[in-house]
Amino acid sequence: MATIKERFKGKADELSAEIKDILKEHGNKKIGEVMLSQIYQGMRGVTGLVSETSLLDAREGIRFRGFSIPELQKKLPKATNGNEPLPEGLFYLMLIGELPTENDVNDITNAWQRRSHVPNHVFDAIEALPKSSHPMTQFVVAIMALQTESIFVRKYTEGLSKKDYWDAVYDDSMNLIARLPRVAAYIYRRKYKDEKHIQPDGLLDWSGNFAHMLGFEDDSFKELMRLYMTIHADHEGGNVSAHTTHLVGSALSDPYLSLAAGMNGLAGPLHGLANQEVIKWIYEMREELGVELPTKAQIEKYVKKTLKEGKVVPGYGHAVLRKTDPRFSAQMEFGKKHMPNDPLVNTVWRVYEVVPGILKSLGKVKNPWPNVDAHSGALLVHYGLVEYEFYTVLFGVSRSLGVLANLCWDRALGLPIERPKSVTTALVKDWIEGKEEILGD
Ligand code: CMX
Repeated sequence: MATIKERFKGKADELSAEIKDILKEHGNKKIGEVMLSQIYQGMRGVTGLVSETSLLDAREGIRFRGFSIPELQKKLPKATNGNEPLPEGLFYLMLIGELPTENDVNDITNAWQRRSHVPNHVFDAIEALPKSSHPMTQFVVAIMALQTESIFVRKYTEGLSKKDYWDAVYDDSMNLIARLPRVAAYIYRRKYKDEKHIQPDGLLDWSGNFAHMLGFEDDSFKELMRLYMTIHADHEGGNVSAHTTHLVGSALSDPYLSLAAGMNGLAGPLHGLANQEVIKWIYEMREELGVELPTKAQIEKYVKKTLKEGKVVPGYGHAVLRKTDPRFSAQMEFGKKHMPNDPLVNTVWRVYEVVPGILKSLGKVKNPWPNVDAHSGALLVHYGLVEYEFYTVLFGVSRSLGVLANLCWDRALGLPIERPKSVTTALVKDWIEGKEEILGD
């Protein structure tokens, strides 16, 4: 029976050969044209990347290797007595392209347990930062400190053949994913729980053990972590964290350097940090109004005030999606099942009834619907994980699954260094006047 690594290599060889044939026959076909406005507006709608692990449809939302979130909830293996998918299974699906068996998932759980040792100097690096540092700063510093362990760097320095890059990147990726929950839990307990750290439990799955190290033993919190780690893992290739990890990796920077770069992007308020901003925004609204569960009229007034102050409504809008994010809906379902009367969760649902109408009325917001970040914080608060500055770290631990599966594919397919062409506005003006051409290379 082939190992997961061997199975991955087999799949990668197959796809490499296919891509070679596709490019030979169709390489000159045009996928689309780029408008001048697009190069000034974040390349929205420009197809310029390949990512095998998931595909985002503007109306349907994300599909991982063709499977929607509700399908994954049915088809991926679960923990004993659990109902939510194990993210180990999603990682297998993203990496291999096929649904895993229970055994495949157990193999990954065991591999991540085996690979999870974090060297002491990583904790020392975290300790060197003031406790007041944002958890994402501590997280990125820890990932950088872990880079001493990179197998890719060691082998590349010794002289690694191009055809073997994927092998070292695979091992680095597996080690990194295995170690992140320990690092993240250490940051949480250091900053918020008087440095009372909790040792890992070698018998638990990746998310269950993460919940345990954070200090949450409730079975339904462990279920939430499994769902959370699954739905935040990947959102095709163009989002900031995925694209950055891929871009930095394309310079043959190792997976530690690449993931740290991606995590710096995730820490921006328009991307992953929006999950903390949502809860902060709701808390500020509740404080100003002096009520636990504001009425729709009160929410409407507060949303309008937010907009008038020139701020965005956090958790709403998306660069690609044009409907309610299925990741929002999956969390809403979890809330209805586990905490239907929670006032904060009910506030999120009431905000959902109010905000889309207001954003639509502005006429400029392309997607007035909630994204993944609109819901996640309220579920965490319900279980007592109230320290909202930590939320983006949870997102980051999950996102590592998608971006690192992608990095393995990047190296296995031999994708080159990324280097799009840029222009100056002076050149654009000359081009408009017909004095210059804008060439593709
Ligand atoms: N509140 C208020 N205004 C919004 C808005 C929101 N939630 N979403 C978009 N707009 C505004 C934009 O700021 C822009 O205004 P200007 O033209 O004045 O600059 C206009 O509507 C058009 O923007 P868009 O094309 O609809 O959206 P973009 O693709 O440029 O940006 C996103 C997408 C997510 C950055 C934006 O919707 C936003 O800022 N949302 C709030 C932050 C957020 O929730 N981010 C998390 C996204 C999910 C994730 O990555 O984790």
